[in-house]
Amino acid sequence: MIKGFLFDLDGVIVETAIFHYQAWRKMANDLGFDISEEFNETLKGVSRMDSLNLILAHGNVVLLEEEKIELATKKNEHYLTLVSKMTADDILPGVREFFAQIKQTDIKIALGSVSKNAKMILEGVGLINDFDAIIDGTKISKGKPDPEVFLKGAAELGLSPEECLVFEDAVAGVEAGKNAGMKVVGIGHAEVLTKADIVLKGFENIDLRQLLSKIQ
Ligand code: B16
Ligand code: MG
Repeated sequence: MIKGFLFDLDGVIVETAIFHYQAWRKMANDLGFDISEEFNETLKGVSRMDSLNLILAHGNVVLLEEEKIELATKKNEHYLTLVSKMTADDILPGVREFFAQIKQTDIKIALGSVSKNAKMILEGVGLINDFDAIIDGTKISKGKPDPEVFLKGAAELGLSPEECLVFEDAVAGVEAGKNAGMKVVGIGHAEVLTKADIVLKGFENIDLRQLLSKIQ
């Protein structure tokens, strides 16, 4: 029986991918190359340093470790100026209504994000108090598709993996949920999120009971 929902942040609750893209693109442009929106798709759910390494490899740029840390810090400062403007209006359609349905049940809610900025973003959009547990990039050592983030989420909720349902928009995130032994609802396109148990376009007009009857 499902007793806990584990939500990814970026691409599930809010859309920050565009801000990551703008900040990484500026960094790449400063280094003399460009990254496409399509390439940015491959960075979803990937940690900050892993994203940086993928971008540098894409631009054939080789740097020392300290130079990489400097670039990642600078990118994050730029990213923070962009996300600091986010408000409740940036919560993805249907999320609040879906949360309201959850609150009428005994199902607990946890965050499972690799972002180190997750708490700040949840505060900004006014959702921080809706979570019973928050696992973010500051609490984990391995990024998705490693199951660490979701296993820690289940543990903080006091639940077993089989009692948890993951909501994820990234291929690596869906894999992380499956690697944790959990059922996964993909948010996005079924052709992309092939390992998810069920795929939704988003949360608009989603009936919680109907969803649970399909997944259990
Ligand atoms: P930060 P999620 C991920 O968040 C993003 O999808 C990914 O693009 C980003 O690189 C990563 O967080 C790290 O974010 O630089 O803020 O620590 O999808 O797991 O919520
Ligand atoms: Mg995501």
